[in-house]
Amino acid sequence: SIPTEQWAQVVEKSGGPVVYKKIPVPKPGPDEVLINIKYSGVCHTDLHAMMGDWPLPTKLPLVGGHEGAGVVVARGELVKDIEIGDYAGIKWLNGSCMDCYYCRQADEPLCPEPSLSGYTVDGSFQQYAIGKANHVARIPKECDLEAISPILCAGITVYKAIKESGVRPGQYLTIVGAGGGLGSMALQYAKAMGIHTIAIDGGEEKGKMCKEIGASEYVDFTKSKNVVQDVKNATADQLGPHAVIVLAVSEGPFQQASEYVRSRGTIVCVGLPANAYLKAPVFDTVTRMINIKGSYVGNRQDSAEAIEFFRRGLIKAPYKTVGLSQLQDVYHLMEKGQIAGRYVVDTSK
Ligand code: 8ID
Ligand code: ZN
Ligand code: ZN
Repeated sequence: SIPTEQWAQVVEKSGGPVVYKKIPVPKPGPDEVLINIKYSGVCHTDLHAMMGDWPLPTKLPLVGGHEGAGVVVARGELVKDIEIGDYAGIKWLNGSCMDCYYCRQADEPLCPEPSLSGYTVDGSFQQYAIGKANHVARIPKECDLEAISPILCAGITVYKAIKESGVRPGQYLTIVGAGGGLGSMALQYAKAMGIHTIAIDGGEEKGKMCKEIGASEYVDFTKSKNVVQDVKNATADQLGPHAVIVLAVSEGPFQQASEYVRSRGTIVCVGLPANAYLKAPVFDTVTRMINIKGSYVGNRQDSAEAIEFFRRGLIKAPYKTVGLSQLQDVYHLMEKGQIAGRYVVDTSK
């Protein structure tokens, strides 16, 4: 039976902190499902949301979280293809109109009227969360809900970004911010696809982790005297990587990428630092034929494919689990860049 009250982490004012308290359990609308969230990954986006970093307002009070994995406990009368007891996940795109130019061609993340979990609607840092039935992630029963939770944003996003980069098996991909949540997933997806990876991040702990999960090379930006040269030297012909995925939460690396990417290479921007701008020399961009583009989560098919990589046992990105009640401590570590991999919260404690 579904309780009427539940534990949640609530952002009551922009800037935080989160407040651990009891709130009512929501009721699903006709086209929605209610998921008993067991575990949720903590994405840097959740911190951006709490801090009001972006030029898009959040709802307030707000329950954050968009990597929530759990069990369907209720569904609206229009929902036919998900059963009570199925595993399902709350991802960033909670819902979209399904009828605009973008939705009609499965570019749902570009829908001008999206509902965003843990941003414009309440997300997965609560024990019971609502998702539009056509957007919730379908999670196979054999998957571990704890380990799969970070796939629901980090995994889907980097899987899509690797595809958008056009990098091919046997080529080189540089991942900037490789020691973080998205970065560690990117290393595993790239490895599964037969792509060489050059990881950039800071510190020995992240370096050790990156090497363990598949990076061919690690460049420590806090120690390197010349990041650009070190990245080029990590490719066999020293021409630099065929593609770069920038996940860092600072502006500098977005500008640096055009210095080491191979001519005709692609820079995919994924990280979303506050108030940041892209800057690249027009001369080099033209004469070296550099592509610079963005990539934003993934559509329903990308989501299913990213989950399938996990189900097949190809993705083992490191995570640590703590209670939902400790979310603010996770944010403190995240602010300082001290998390290697991902944190997952267990909603039962
Ligand atoms: O769809 C999207 N585009 C999308 C989806 C999900 C998340 C975008 N994001 C955004 C988040 O909002 C955030 O801005 O991607 C960014 C990274 O999210 P994350 O992986 O959850 O953050 P993290 O775990 O804190 O990792 C960031 C890493 O960047 C490193 C840090 O050390 C950390 O490991 N880093 C920084 I900050 N500066 C760096 C630099 N100069 C750097 N690494 C290399 N060089
Ligand atoms: Zn996210
Ligand atoms: Zn739409």
